[in-house]
Amino acid sequence: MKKGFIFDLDGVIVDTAKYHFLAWKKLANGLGIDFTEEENEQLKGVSRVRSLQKILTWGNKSLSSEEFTDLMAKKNDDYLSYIDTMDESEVLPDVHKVLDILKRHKQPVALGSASKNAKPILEKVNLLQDFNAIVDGNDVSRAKPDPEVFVTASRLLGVDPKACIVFEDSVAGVEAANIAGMVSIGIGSEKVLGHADYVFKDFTQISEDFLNQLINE
Ligand code: G16
Ligand code: MG
Repeated sequence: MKKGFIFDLDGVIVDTAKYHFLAWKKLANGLGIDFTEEENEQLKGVSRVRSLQKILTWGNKSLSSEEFTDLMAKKNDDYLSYIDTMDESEVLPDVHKVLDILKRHKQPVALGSASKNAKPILEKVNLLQDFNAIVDGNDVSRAKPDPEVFVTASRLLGVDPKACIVFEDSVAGVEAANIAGMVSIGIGSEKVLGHADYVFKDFTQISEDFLNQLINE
């Protein structure tokens, strides 16, 4: 059966969580709310709107809808100033290796990200041309763990969802892949991503043999 490989962006291809952290911390602190690395972890894979809602809940603050919109825009401007400095060196270890193997085996490859900044980031790190389809936060209305982003990617690739393999670093993203009936590969810690079909610390742990097995099974 024809397979399709879908990659999450933040935490899988590049580590932008550190930039989200700086931008959210500035915003939270400006509102008198403390913001820790642990809290930032909980925002991985979570949409921008939902992230701000969570921060406000943690800080026991409420905002008018104008203030909310205004702060969302400020956070994004701040975040964009960080990603503006990105280049190829920020691509995580062995991502190129895995993409090259899949290309050599003529496997269709898609991006499935919650980020509305996915395309500019891929452009910055010079990977835009490596994806046959890109689905990001601008294309979907339901956030992970809803499988919409991955199901849309499978449709664009012309591959049955059940024949797709998803690489994800977030709890909600692995859940979304599982709900879609896709093979879920967690990238990160076994403790956090135990609900994935497979978990690897990072792409350096993924061999060509393993990818061949996924292609042929
Ligand atoms: C990413 C990040 C989240 C971020 C979300 C929206 O998702 O993991 O932390 O809040 O995108 O990003 P933006 O503010 O750029 O639209 P993913 O799915 O690529 O891991
Ligand atoms: Mg992610």
